[in-house]
Amino acid sequence: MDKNDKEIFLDALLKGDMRKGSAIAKKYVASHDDIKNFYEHVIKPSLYKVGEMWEYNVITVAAEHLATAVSESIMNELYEYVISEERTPYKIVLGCIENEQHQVGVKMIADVFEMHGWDALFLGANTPTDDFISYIHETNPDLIGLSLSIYSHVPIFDKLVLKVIAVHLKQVE
Ligand code: B12
Repeated sequence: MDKNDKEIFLDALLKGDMRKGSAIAKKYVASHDDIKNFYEHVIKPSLYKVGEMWEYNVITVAAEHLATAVSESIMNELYEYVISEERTPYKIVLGCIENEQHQVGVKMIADVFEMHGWDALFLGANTPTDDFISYIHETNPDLIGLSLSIYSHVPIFDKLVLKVIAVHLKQVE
């Protein structure tokens, strides 16, 4: 991995330079491990840095939104390299709990499951608890992946998990 890629990518995010960001991404499409490295060691630290810059008023909310939008577009561009030809019979439902907007991290996890041949059903940001539960029981996944970044959302997470367990117990009764 080229150590400069992270700096160049961060600069592209802050300038909204899709072409430059995309060019870095294309260096990581040879294998699934390369994509995972790109997610974990280029996009993630760049967005963490963006968060820090926003927290200390070095950049505006607009610049932070731009950086996220560019990151998400680039991940979508990579999707054709994410999909695996070899499929498993497994299925995972993933998403952000109610009120939670931070969806980039859990989308990365969805992509990693896809790379391993799972059907990854990604619900995105802010999924209402009752709808999340209905979807889980409709699709009967092998695994559920929930995401939250904001501490005050923990009670919503607890509520969702407890409801899923309660419905499941009722079904096996
Ligand atoms: C982009 C961003 C936003 C965007 C999100 C848009 C989007 N489409 O996702 C917007 C503008 C909406 C936003 C809003 C807010 N944000 Co914000 N945001 C960020 C920022 C800069 C990047 C988030 C990100 O994508 N990170 C990169 C991903 C890859 O990292 P990740 O989420 O940690 O995911 C990795 C792991 O955690 C893990 N993972 C994540 N989910 C899951 C799920 C499973 C199942 C598994 C196995 C693993 C896993 O795997 C991922 C890959 O390694 C962060 C900075 C940061 N440190 O992350 C702040 C940050 C998270 N935000 C913060 C805050 C405070 C807010 C707001 C409250 C601001 C406000 N006052 O309005 C709101 C809250 C919105 C809400 N209700 O959720 C704080 C949170 C502090 C805290 N924990 O309390 C941060 C840390 C910024 C900061 N330094 O202060 N934000």
